Order: sequence, then C-alpha cells, then structure tokens
Amino acid sequence: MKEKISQVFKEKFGSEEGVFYASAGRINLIGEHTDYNGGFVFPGAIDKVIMAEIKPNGTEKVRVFSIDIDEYAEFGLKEEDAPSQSWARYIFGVCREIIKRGGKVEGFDAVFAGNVPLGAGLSSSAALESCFAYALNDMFNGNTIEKFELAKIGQSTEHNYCGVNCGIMDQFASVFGKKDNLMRLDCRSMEYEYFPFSPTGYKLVLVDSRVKHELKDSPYNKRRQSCERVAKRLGVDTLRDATAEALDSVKGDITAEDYFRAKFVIEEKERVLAVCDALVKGDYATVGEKMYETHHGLSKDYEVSCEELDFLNDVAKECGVTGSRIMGGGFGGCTINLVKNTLYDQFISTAKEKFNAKYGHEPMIYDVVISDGAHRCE
Ligand code: GAF
Repeated sequence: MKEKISQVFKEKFGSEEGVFYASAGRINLIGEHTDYNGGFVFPGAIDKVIMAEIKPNGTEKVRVFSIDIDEYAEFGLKEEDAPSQSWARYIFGVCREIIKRGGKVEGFDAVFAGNVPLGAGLSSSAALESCFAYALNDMFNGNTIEKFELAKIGQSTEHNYCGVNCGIMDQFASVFGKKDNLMRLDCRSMEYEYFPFSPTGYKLVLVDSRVKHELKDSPYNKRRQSCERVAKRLGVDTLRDATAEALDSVKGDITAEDYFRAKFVIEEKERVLAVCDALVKGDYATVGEKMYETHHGLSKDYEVSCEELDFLNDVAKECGVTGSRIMGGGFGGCTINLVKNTLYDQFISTAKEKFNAKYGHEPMIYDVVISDGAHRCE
C-alpha cells in the first residue's frame, strides 16, 4: 500500500516526498450502542488501516487524492469551503475541528488508500479521521493536542460534517489501539484499561454479510434519540445511570419502542463487565454466552440487525461456535465470532456454503489481528 501511495503522490504532487501516517479500523468484542449512553465498550484496533502520505504545500488549500475512490478534492480551510464529496468531508471536518479548538492547520497535499473494508462496520471512517487528526497534530501542532482530543476531533467531524451522531468508541479505538490488547473504556469517566487479548485455543473471526452498512442514512440517530428520551424521563444524564427497576417503573409512560431500546442498553452495560471478568479468568464459555445475548438484544430489542446477520448468527450457533454476534452500529456489516481453533475450518466452510445457498454470494471472512492504532510510519 505504501509503495502505491508513494507512486501516486509523485505523479500528482511532484517528487518531494511527504510523511506517512496510518490509523486502524476496529472490532468491538462487546458493548454495542453503549458509548453514547455513557456505558462501557470493549474494542481493539485491527490490522486493517487507512494510510496517507502528507506534505505541507505552503498555500491555504488542501489538495487530496483518494486512490480507492479514484477521486481528487481541493478545498480551503474556512467553514464555507466544505467540499461536496462525502469522503473529503471527513478530512475537511478534521481540519475544521482542529482549527475550532485553536489548533493550527495549513494547506497540504495528501494521497491516501486503505484496506479497511468499506461499509462492513469496521469503522473505516474513524480510521480516516484518526489518520488525519494524528498527522495534522504531528505536522502542524508539534503533537500538543492530546490523544483523547484527537478522538473527539474525529467524533465531532462525524457530528458536524457527516451527519452521524455517533459515540466515541470508534475514534477512541482507532487512536488508542495497542497490539494484542483490547481496551475497556468507560464512556462516562473516559477512564480506560488495556486487556491483553490472545485467547488460547480460540480465534476471533469476522464474517461479513456484505450487506452495506451506512450509518448516515440509517436509523442510528433515531436509536440515540430513543435512549435520550428515556434518560430524560428517568431524570438521569444517560442510561448508564439507569436501572432495570427504574425503567420498569416508567414503562407505562414511554413508548414500547423506547422501552425496549433502553432495556437493551441497560443490560448491555452489565454484559461488558461480565465479559471482562470472564476474560481475565480465561472463561471463554461465558464470554461467548454474553456475545449471543448481545446479538439477541441487538436483533429483537434494539432492532439494528438484518435477516442476513441473524442467519449468520444462527449458523454459528448450529456449528457450536462459542460466541457470535452482530458487531458495530448494525444494519449490515459483520458478525464477530469467537471460535475454537478446532472448529474454525468447519465453521467457515459451513457459513460460506449456507450463506451462498440462501443469498447467492459468499460472505467475506476476516481473521482478527489486534494491532496498533494511529501512528507515523517510519
Ligand atoms: C457505530 C458508532 F460510530 C459508535 O459510536 C457506536 O455507537 C457503535 O456504532 C455501536 O456500538 O460504530
């Protein structure tokens, strides 16, 4: 990827080299739709990245080329200069959010590419935001912007320039990711802890339904509104501070839909803690059980699954896979599966065969390798 970027950079912007930066997509073992509810998440960065070569160009313009989309965009750094291409708005948003916080961004040339599958729920957008946030901090701000602020710059980009009212999980994972470690983040206090993750005798594997997941025009924002309505009714800041009993006490005053959304969130925050405890004890059976519970909740109560993902979850169960669930925002994308090494080949071939027979194409399979987050490539 680096060679290809370098070659295209020379063609577009001349022979003087820029600096390379990369940031990663993410998985999340458990803790879905809890981030914007002040709950816990348990993500890790993966070995699929967005990589960019970047060089200041001495002007007030940003000139950027996306190899994968095969498109060029050029924009200024003022609010009214927003580009029309949606992919370029991620980069523009990052520039603007840095400037709004008093940071410095000058014109630059950039070429980028990636191998984070798009629309698979692996947060290619957070990888893109984090890559540029990290780079512009290094290039123009002497690395004075703190890592948490870099994640927030990515999140605000989604809110203010891309129409997704997301939580902090994806950008946090992309910025803070560490090889062989998952991270438990408390999205209320923002405290986090690394958990070494290399389950003996198991693999984590993603099965991508190839149903394209796009949060912008999905009911993701509506889910968040449901949670906020219930929190307000309960008189708490977020559902992190709500209990199942409190929820039941207002059941008659809220819609059935809002009730089930909140019920899922309240249950999910407990599951993350249970999974962390189980992991420390090497109790993978419990980890897997909780993953299935999450899938059930996301499908039936939170209603962010789809037929194809429910089908993949059923296949995993039939094959005796230890844990399986839809991962990320939902409405398409992947299931994440905790599979015994001894069952791996059989599970993958059965999933491919059955999915193909029903939907006319095979799912994509990605073995999860937990890797480092945003960095400058030496
Ligand atoms: C998406 C969002 F971007 C995250 O903030 C998070 O809410 C996730 O969906 C669901 O857990 O990836």
